[in-house]
Amino acid sequence: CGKKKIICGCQKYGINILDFNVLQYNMFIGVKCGGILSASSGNVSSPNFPSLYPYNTECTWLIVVSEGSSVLLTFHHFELEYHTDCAYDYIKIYNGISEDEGNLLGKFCGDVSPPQFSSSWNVMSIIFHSDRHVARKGFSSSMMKLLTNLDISSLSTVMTN
Ligand SMILES: [Ca+2]
Repeated sequence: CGKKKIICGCQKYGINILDFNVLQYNMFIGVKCGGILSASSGNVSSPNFPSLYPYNTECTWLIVVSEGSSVLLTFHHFELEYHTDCAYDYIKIYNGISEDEGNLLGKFCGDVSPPQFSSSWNVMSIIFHSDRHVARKGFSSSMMKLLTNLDISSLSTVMTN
């Protein structure tokens, strides 16, 4: 893999460079939201949080941690417009990339906070969507990289050395 680790990860998980560019492009037009988060911890929240989120918004966050690790996502606040099927405003959380509905971990709206999620791989995606009526405060969450067996064994190597 080349210098840009993220592109390397994208290729590995079947995100082509065109999608990657679309993701970058979305970060710079209209409402600034979504993007790529590649750190061992960080925060993800809806635009304007804790003020009302904007209408007609779609944000995609791609969270990438080091290979072999997984992502733990914890919600601290959750308040989206409610609908029985979450047809208006929602967030969707995916194992890996968001293009594959088979990777969907859950779709959420209303006032009931989603449970804590951990991904099966080192990539997790979050989509936030709002329609053109009724806005609420939105959500705030934090992510952290989970230590894997590989990390733990390398730690113990360091300690014994
Ligand atoms: Ca709405």
